Amino acid sequence: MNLLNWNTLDADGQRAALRRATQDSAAAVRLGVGKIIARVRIEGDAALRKYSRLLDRAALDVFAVGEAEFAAAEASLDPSLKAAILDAAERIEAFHRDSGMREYAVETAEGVECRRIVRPIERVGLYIPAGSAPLPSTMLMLGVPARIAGCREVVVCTPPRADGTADPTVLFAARRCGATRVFKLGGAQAIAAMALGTESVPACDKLFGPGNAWVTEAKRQVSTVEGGPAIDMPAGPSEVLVIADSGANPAFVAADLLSQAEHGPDSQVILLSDCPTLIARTAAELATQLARLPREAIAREALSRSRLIRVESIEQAFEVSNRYAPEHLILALREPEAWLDRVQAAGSVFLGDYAAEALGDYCSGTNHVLPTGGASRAWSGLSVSSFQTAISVQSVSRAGLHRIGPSAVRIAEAEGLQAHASAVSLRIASLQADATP
Ligand code: HSO
Ligand code: ZN
Repeated sequence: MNLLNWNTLDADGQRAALRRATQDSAAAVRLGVGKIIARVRIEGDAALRKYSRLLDRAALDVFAVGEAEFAAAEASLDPSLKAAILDAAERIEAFHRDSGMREYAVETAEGVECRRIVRPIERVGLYIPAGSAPLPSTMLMLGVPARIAGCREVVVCTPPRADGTADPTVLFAARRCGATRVFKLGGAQAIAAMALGTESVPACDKLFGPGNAWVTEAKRQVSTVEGGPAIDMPAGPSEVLVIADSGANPAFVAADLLSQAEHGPDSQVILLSDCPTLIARTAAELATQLARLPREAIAREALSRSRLIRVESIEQAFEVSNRYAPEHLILALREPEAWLDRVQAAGSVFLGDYAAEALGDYCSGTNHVLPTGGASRAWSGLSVSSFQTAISVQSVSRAGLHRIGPSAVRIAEAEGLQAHASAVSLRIASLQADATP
């Protein structure tokens, strides 16, 4: 853990304090992913079989999950877990219902009506990782908004386990979201399949979901293929930044920092406080709570690069936080609501002592697929709008043409685009000819 004092750092020190580990994929990953994509393009399902055997140690002939496996998955789950998943899904649905794009219309001039109409993206591909922890919660975070948007096909890929089955909680959650098809496919080969299409996996228009370095690199590469799918957002390691005042509870703060740290050794956790006692107590709590965690080794490594930073005031904490632009921002402050206006860049904000970040990860209702790596300066978390496109529509009457045509002609001439000018002036002339007796 690094204890720092913001005001004693020079500009370089401050930059270093907020630096994230570089996320450029290693050359080996770039090359390996490129090869997998090329193979899947040429050999389709045969390449998927080969890579599943090689990388996931699963010998599968059929990747699609069938009715019997869905039923077995549901029967195998503890009823309290099923109830919790359904409970979370309901709240996620409630919060996301209004998160789509709005259709609207404006008469911008007499006889000129401009509209926005909204369509669901037809076929979306959701990747649900299983790696060190299978994430049914991610299935809900992707599947619920896709369903609200009304996407015609919701394709899911999730890695097979060694026995050839998929994680039952992910299957149960997929069912709850109305996923159309679930394939037991993981890694870069799953992304390649959903991007390019194979005999069994349909090509999708947009790919969503987190994953390891191979998955992330594969998403990046397929999104640059001509005619390839769009992708949701640049994904990186999880992050949390906590701003705590002297009244904050050090045990709560430490627990929140650890809940991000346990995601992966490259997770980023930062505490900003104007109170040295709170910082010292949180550091002590971190040591105690860390020792009790099953994923202690992972969290310890993440914590070794974490920073506990003393700032001179809570105002300054917000300046630092906005500069860092965290994925998650916890305001462990006495009047958190009053400080909300200061938040300029963050994926998701947690107000007060009781809004644990883990609640947002699972079941408060907000989405947990959020911009990382400073992307929250310009990107937003997932919502129904991520699964939609907006189409603009205009209708122009004769009166409308008369009213706005001359501006178009004048600007077209200034741009030296005579065909543009003519497309309008011809029509204006035809109106004038009609009007001549
Ligand atoms: N905190 C993660 C999401 C997650 N947590 C899933 C638990 N399960 C996103 O940054
Ligand atoms: Zn989490």
